Amino acid sequence: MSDIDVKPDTIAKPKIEQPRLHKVILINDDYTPREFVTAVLMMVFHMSEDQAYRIMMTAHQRGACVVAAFTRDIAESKATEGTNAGRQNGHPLEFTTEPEE
Ligand code: NFA
Repeated sequence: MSDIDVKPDTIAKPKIEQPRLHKVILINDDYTPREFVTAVLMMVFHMSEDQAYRIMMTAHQRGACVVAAFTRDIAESKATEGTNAGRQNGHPLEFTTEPEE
């Protein structure tokens, strides 16, 4: 066996890929009661009443509001959970998701 020590010229630097986050977006509508939207935000996103109220009002005034960002699966299941909570109570409440830049 050779005594010559062979080492690579370059050492690979481990690259850690951060998963892309997806935003959950609350869409305004003319029918879902404000208190209902606030309650759904508190329940699904574990927000205080104060935080939930502010996000609800931002969507109400601007048409939509980013609620939070998660990995894709979590974002999609939270959007579905929120939308279904509205549907089960006869409201057209809608949450969508969108990948972050
Ligand atoms: N615009 C609704 C209302 O005035 C409240 C609402 C806010 C609905 C945010 C959906 C999203 N009752």
